[in-house]
Amino acid sequence: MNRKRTSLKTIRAFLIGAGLCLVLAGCRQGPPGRTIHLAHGLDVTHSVHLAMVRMGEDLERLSGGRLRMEIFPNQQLGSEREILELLQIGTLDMTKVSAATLENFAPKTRILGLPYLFRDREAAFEILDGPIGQELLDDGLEFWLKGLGFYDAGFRSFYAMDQPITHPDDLVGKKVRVMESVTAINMIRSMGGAPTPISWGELYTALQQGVVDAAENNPPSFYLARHYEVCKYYSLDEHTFSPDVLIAGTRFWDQLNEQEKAWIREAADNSIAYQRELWALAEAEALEKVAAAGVEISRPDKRPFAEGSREAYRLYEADTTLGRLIRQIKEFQQ
Ligand code: GTR
Repeated sequence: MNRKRTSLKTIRAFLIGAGLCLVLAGCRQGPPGRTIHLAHGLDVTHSVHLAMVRMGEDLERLSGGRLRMEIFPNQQLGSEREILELLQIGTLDMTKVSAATLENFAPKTRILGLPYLFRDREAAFEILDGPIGQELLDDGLEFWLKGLGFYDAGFRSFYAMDQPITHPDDLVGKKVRVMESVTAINMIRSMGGAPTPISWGELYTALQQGVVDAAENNPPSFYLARHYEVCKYYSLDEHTFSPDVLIAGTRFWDQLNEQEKAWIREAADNSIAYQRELWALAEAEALEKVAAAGVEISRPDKRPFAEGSREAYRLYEADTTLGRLIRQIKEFQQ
């Protein structure tokens, strides 16, 4: 069954690739200039998508129409992992994925999935916008992925179908959906739950059919993906601050001239600043909406969750590079 699934996925990736080639070929006959193709997995009302639309407008303005952007949202072109593969082979130009997906391609970014790594949002962005963040963005380069910056994806918290998760003990015996990330798997295991990797697009059905008992995400994703229709308990334990990462494929990037790169960098920086402004509002609105829909929101003590995730830290502290990055991040926040 797995083999059948894998070959279906391969056929799908091939068809997407072939379809995109036709799109790109079509664009070559269009107006002069370049159309940048960007795909992501989020809804069109999500702050990240809105900020990408702004990036496209900025690019057109800055370049006098020489650069345009076409955005494919909602996993139209595949899961985050599949999209990164399209970037690597040069069929697609840009994307944004969760740092948790990127860690499969850029190993240093694994540390971003560690629970309670950052003191708060401000400290997180000081670190991500500084030299440590740059080191993480550059880690994908040898794997044909160029990180351009970090969007705000807030803090992730647990939501469940039949009982609130207010202590790691509540995870025992529960199948918890995680992103396709070893760090997330280690974290849930370390806290006592049974981690089950499932792609974002398949999660609603998985929850509905009871394939998993619980999942975790930030308020806007919980709300916009309508998971609150199935999960009526949301516990704001805020275990990870796993940012979304804006990425260009190096096969695309390396074809650009210096001026085009500068336009993209400027439009990307503006887009990131704009999205971070939208985020706080989106979070508040999402919490209000899910509460109105009958979700019970709790704010559990975070300490037992932090204590429960020590094993996940130990695994990475033993690695020279990851251990150094963890120490640097801790020192920065002292
Ligand atoms: C969201 C994130 C997505 C996706 C999703 C997930 O918060 O923005 O990129 O990774 O989480 O849980 O898969």
